[in-house]
Amino acid sequence: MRWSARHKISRVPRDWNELFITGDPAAGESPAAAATDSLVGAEVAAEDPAEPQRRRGMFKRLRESLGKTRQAFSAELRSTLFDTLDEATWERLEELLIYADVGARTTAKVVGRLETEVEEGEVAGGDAISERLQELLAETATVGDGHIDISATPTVIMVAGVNGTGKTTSIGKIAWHLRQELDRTVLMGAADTFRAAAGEQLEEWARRTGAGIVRGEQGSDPGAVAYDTVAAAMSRGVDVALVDTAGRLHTQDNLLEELKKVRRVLAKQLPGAPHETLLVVDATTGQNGLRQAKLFAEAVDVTGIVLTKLDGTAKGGIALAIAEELGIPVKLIGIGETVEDLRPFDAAEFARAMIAD
Ligand SMILES: Nc1nc2c(ncn2[C@@H]2O[C@H](COP(=O)(O)OP(=O)(O)OP(=O)(O)O)[C@@H](O)[C@H]2O)c(=O)[nH]1
Ligand SMILES: [Mg+2]
Repeated sequence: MRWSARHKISRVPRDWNELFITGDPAAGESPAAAATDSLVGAEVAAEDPAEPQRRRGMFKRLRESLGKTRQAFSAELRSTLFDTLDEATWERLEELLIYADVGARTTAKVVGRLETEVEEGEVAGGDAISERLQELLAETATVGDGHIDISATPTVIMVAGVNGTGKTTSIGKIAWHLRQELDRTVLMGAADTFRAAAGEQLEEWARRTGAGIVRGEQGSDPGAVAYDTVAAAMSRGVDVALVDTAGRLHTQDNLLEELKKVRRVLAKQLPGAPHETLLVVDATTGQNGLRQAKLFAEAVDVTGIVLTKLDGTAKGGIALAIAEELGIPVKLIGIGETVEDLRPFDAAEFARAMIAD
């Protein structure tokens, strides 16, 4: 099977080139061979003298952005928590994880496993315990395939989420990376027709990134904008269409009905579309964001989460819980306002940035 074959051999995407499956380099080769090639490519890139430094810079930025979470969560863990190992240690670890919004289910699973391994003598010493904790958290947070397949032309990506979570800016940033790093053509569809400013904001991103845009009148049918976006993407041979949707309508029910309709329009017009449905969740809303995500996931078959504003919260542990709670991979995280601050989610790196010294 195409996906599992790729998944087994391709690592967790660490940058934008690894995030997107393009299908280009190995025309005529099997997907497995193509994935192996991209792995080989990544190893070659890792030998580039500038690459480790770039990665260190990226990691430093992540660590700084997670400052609030690090402070709240791991100061104690890094200093004294594992000095004595008894019942109270594991209880306190659970408290710290839950406070950082790692979530009850993930916390119970990870702490239970860690405790067993320590008791059985498989892990000894404070540093080893901390490292094992990072590994277990990363494992639990890695669900499904974290890649985004853009091998179809056009690939249609629908973006949903409640108001203010960061949908429009995330579309702008995704477009920027697709243009700059993958040299793809992009068309944006402003299917948020509810607010006048929404189309203007997207238009600004289209200008900045050199993407095209399809807009409708304020209050016009978002389904019609979705239809026009796909029609234009097909006729112009555009690589990726990014469809922005409203975050607020008169009621939540209206919102979900509208999203379902947009999705139906996309699917009807182009078989396979939307190829990806990204749900944008604001990390600062914590467990409430998770509840919203469940509603959206039921309505529109979400394939990936974009978790934004991790820089503004002490509850960054949500990034490690969301996959386990929803069964949907976190594909991108937002750790600030710049285009570089939206990045593929690497759970191992994230756990290290949150916990390690
Ligand atoms: N600090 C920080 N701010 C972010 C991040 N992602 C988005 N934002 C900011 O969040 C605000 C809302 O972003 P929008 O993209 O307009 O959100 P939206 O979901 O499109 O909002 P509506 O269209 O009103 O539903 C903007 O000021 C963004 O710059 C992030 O990762 N970190
Ligand atoms: Mg918006």
